[in-house]
Amino acid sequence: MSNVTEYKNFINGQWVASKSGQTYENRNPANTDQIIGLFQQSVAADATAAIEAASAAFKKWRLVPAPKRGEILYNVAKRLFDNKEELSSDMTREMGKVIKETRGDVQEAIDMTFYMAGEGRRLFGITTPSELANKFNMTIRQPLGVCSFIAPWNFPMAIPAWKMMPALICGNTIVIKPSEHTPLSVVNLMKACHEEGVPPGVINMVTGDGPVLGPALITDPRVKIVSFTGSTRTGRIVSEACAKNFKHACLEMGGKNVEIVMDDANLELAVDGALWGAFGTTGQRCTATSRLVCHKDVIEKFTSMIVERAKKLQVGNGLDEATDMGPIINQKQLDNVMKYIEIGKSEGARLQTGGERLTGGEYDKGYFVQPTVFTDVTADMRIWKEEIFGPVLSIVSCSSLDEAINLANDTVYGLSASIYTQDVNSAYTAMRDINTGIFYVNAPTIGAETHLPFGGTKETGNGHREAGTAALDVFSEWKSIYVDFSGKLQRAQIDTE
Ligand code: UN1
Repeated sequence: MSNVTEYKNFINGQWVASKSGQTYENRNPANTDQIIGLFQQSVAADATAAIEAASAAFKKWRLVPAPKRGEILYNVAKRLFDNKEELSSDMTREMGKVIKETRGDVQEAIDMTFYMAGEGRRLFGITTPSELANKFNMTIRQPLGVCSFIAPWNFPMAIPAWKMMPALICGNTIVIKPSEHTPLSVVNLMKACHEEGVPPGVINMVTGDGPVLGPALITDPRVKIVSFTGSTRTGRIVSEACAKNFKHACLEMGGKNVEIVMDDANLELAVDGALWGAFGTTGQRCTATSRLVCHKDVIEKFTSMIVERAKKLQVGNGLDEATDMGPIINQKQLDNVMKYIEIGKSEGARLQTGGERLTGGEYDKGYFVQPTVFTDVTADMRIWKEEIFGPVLSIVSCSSLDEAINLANDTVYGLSASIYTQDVNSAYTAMRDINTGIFYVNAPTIGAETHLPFGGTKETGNGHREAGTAALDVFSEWKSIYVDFSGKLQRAQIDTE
């Protein structure tokens, strides 16, 4: 135990222990013998101290010119870029996904940070004519104040950066609670921000459990907005708690994303896309492909191609460059995935490959499961309807584009969808008629870039988007300003002659 590092909370520019005096162990999901570190088991009073610091720091930070805030973010991005390899291997150790993907995760944080650094010199509002003479109209974005962030474990650095960077460039201050399973990546992000000059109190972090810290982070009157990524069930609780005091809530929740493969699709490409979409990040993305609608004329061929490829995927420790798919994050999620595999079997779906927990040797130390493909799935099955968040793909047959679109839309979620076809008319029809926030043509359901809005319709979100300039709308409020230099009273809508 002696060489296990203890990581502290970050409050008001200081690394401090929790008032609870307690820590918890975080272990590597690929090898639970390895302890990543000891992290603070924080209590509500820690969250309150962090909110206090953020609230005090807001008074100055909101007045720092946005281009100056951007310069700091630019340096943070550069620092992340310089340390990318180390940050990625820390992330693979704590989260499990393969090193190629954790490099992508860190890169996504870098992209978002550079992007928002640039926004420091834009943050455009509008100037527009007045209906009255000698009057000037314009809009500016004003920050909200303290933002609470409740972050997930599947993108340990990218998603915290999606939330933090737009909030900071707009002039807000923040308190973040990383997932209890992936706090190290947020510790690393805090360190980079602090050492590159983000002032004390502007960013704060408390580690620990959601049920303990959530209420304080949501209900404190100084918190103006809560940004949450996680399950629809928890998102509903966050939303209801925010509604009481009209706090803004930005919610990014579940998905049940579909890839459509039409009879004219390039099947090799469609298989590549489905494998990456379904088994990348071990299926633990909100955007993961968990449903596949395949045209009946090619379903047999497509199924045999994907099953053959799925069988060849190397499952193991993500630090090994040869590994294709890492472990599931923890025992609870593994149990959940195994439960859904059993449900699929008992509902009468045909298990084409996978379906087992991997055991023996190194596998016994982690939470490994085989890439799993079900066929003969029907739209009333739970494996077709419910979010699994694991490497389980369900394939359904269709006989027309219309039917494929109806199946795609037959879900409570609306995050991402994709179509593989060579027909431009089919592509555009699906693009228009599938009700999701993200849509891909001849590409998998995963792979969003940071300068486009990210989020979903229906029970995936509550109308907001992360990333892109849409994120600025979440973390600022418009102020419309009218300057009258006529020297007399001019009444809008009345004195317009
Ligand atoms: C998520 O699905 O949980 O689009 C986030 C992607 C990544 C982000 C995914 N850029 O797959």
